[in-house]
Amino acid sequence: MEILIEISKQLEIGNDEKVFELTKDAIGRNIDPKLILSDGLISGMNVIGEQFRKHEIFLPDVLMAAKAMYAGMDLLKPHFIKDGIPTLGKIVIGTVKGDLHDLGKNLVGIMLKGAGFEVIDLGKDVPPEKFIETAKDESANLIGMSSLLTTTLPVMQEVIHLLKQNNLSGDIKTIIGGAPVSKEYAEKIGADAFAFDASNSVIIAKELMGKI
Ligand code: B1M
Repeated sequence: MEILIEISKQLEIGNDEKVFELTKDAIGRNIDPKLILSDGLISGMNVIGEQFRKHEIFLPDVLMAAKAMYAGMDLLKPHFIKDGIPTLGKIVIGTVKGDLHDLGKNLVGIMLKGAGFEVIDLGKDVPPEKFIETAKDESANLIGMSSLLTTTLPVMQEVIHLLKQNNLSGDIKTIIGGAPVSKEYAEKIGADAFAFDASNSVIIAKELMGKI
């Protein structure tokens, strides 16, 4: 769809105002918000990721693209969140210590909230102890961790280790995700589950609730 291609292109050049306008326009035309997200915003961010990897663009360009992504995401957010009291369970989410990437984690939070979970978002750069303390204090059912950097992946294992140490791994289940994370890695570090994207995290969270 033409407008989604344009959203993607404007995101790539970091034009947040244009992304805002076009996203608003797309919503007004009743285009499925999930499609606006996947074929517009995420599609543009994937191009940015590839260009950054090849050193064709630099950090300030990525930051501008991230700002543009937020301009669109903020408009889409209410369309993913249903009214009413959350009933499915309570999840503490965050991006692990050392990692400042939060776009994906925020999408996961939006989708989980939209599906009826109570979401406590600890933000980014979250130390392992903070995940445990909050989950304990809030009597959460699940902990969701995001990591986009290979260097911060071991922090997820630390959280799982701490859960076990505190005899909480039976009551609190863990979901991990992020670009360098895989099902195999989840199994290796003893996480209860891996989710490959925000929509999948809803399916996985529901499955895990059935195991508690
Ligand atoms: Co950075 N960055 N970045 N970056 N960045 C990556 C991740 C990188 C792959 C780029 C590249 O080289 N191609 C690379 C990591 C390499 C590696 O370790 N494997 C990288 C690097 C190197 C860095 C810096 C070190 C660069 C530097 O300083 N020299 C630096 C690190 C800073 C830090 O964290 N300490 C850095 C900084 C940044 C910005 C701040 C500029 C910005 C982040 C802005 C922000 O988030 N507020 C940024 C961005 C935007 C990216 C890319 C381009 C895009 C990430 C993104 O937001 N994607 C990224 C390239 C890429 O991933 N291809 C890159 C869109 C988002 C919707 O997708 O986050 O993957 P994603 O989330 C997905 C799934 O992964 C999943 O669901 C989401 C979609 O539905 N998911 C979960 C995520 N978390 C989940 C949790 C779950 C379940 C699913 O359960 C709990």
